[in-house]
Amino acid sequence: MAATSVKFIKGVVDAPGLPQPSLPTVAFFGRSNVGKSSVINSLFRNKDLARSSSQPGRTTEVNYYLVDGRSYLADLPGYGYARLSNVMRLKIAKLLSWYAAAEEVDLRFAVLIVDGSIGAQDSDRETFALLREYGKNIIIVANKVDKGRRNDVVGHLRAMKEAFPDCPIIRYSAKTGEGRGELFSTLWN
Ligand SMILES: Nc1nc2c(ncn2[C@@H]2O[C@H](COP(=O)(O)OP(=O)(O)O)[C@@H](O)[C@H]2O)c(=O)[nH]1
Ligand SMILES: [Mg+2]
Repeated sequence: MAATSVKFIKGVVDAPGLPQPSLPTVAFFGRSNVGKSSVINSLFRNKDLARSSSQPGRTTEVNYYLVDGRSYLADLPGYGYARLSNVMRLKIAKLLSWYAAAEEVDLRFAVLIVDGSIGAQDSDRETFALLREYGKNIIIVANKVDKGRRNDVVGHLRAMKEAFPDCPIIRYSAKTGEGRGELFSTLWN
């Protein structure tokens, strides 16, 4: 696996704000606290990479990173956070809808991170339906499989196969590194 350089570029909220030139893009979706930052950091073995996305004001933007100078990683705002105001919730939902539909984005993969220790939530199924509606190439990452009872995790994974048909589901742990090689080579082979 080649060494990679990853550099934060900007936060994006609309089509005019998209970075130029247009490059192949891998986008990460997931509920708030599902471990999206941890997964991105584990992929690049860089604990500070996704930190900018948790800074105030950055949580309702699509955070763009340049990977090896030839593709983009897009980190979408986490959805489903219970204590968020309705205004913020709506802002995030609108941003996700815009991004899923944006024809200006050369989206190669939409990575949907779900919690493998608790299973898919309604908000995950809604996001999956949104990405399907626009024909995106979806990869499910079942994160936190190190957590919880082993049999429960197996059950959640089985249910995900039905909830998210016809797309790869990768068992993952940002903590132990399980699934890292498989996901990395799928996205940046
Ligand atoms: N056990 C376990 N905990 C994880 C894993 N990934 C993330 N976490 C924890 O889940 C919490 C949320 O992680 P974070 O990456 O900030 O989530 P984000 O809000 O989706 O970006 C943190 O306490 C992480 O340490 C994992 O694979 N296993
Ligand atoms: Mg985060």
